[in-house]
Amino acid sequence: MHRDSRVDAVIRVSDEVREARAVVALETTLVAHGFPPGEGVEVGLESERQVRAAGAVPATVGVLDGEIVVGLTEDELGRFGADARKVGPRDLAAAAAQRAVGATTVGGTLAVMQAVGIRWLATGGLGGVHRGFPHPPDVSADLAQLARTQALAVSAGVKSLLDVPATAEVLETLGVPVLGFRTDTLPLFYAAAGGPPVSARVESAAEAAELARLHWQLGGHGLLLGRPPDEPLDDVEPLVEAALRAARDTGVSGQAVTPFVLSFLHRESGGRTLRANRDLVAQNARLAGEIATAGG
Ligand code: PSU
Ligand code: MN
Repeated sequence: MHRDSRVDAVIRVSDEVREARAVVALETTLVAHGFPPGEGVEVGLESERQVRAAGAVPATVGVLDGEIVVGLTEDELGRFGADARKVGPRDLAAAAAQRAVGATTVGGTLAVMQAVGIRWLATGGLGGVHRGFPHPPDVSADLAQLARTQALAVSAGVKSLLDVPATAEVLETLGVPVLGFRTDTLPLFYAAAGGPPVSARVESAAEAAELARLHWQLGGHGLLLGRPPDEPLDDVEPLVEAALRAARDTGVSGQAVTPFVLSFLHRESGGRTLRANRDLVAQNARLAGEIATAGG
């Protein structure tokens, strides 16, 4: 990987990541805030194993002890519990300066990738436009950061607790290609079908890598690749609505909404959404590893 020496003072890249040919960045918000305490770390470690199984090197990103770390060790990853700060693109400097444990979102992770030149990322589901816009407007910084980072994010589409059609429109406005992995519609996180159309369908990891490279040669920036979950859940929508009502009724807003809704779903579904979420994160990490291996 190539990198800019100006960032050396703030960003620590592990030796393994520095020397690797194919690297996949992994975020830590889902580790700290997407799963019950303890389980998130297991999900993160499993993602790293999946990336390695595909022949690439994982670079899990987070803020620790005043540094932005690219390639956390297992012990370091263990410090990303529920009390970690959620760190989007605008929060990186503050988290480092204030020596917080900072769990980077997709957007925060993309900003670090931009600084060090990593091209591939895996997550569960991208953030997006929250439902009920504009009362009040809540649009994930994942979108704007993806629009200015030359990277491809593999996800099970956009989290279905959001307004997915509105998110797809914003991605179009921002010029972000929305690719479907062997699908014509954007996956809905837990559900595979019923989403808005993608802008192009790809059939293989190599095709995704090639298309991304071409997009970057043309001066384009981020791309989203939606991979449908292998074992989709198609009956979660009523629970999502209940979760969003509960969030509203208890005054949960802003950054806290996504973690609140995910934990509500994990609890009220008797663990079904938790298993589905864990599995789809691992599947996305595997595919991102295959793309990185094919695309370098
Ligand atoms: N995927 C998951 N679980 C998560 C997330 C993604 O399976 O918790 C996180 C990502 O870090 C993403 C964030 O950036 O949710 C979006 O949060 P917000 O809507 O507040 O921007
Ligand atoms: Mn938000």
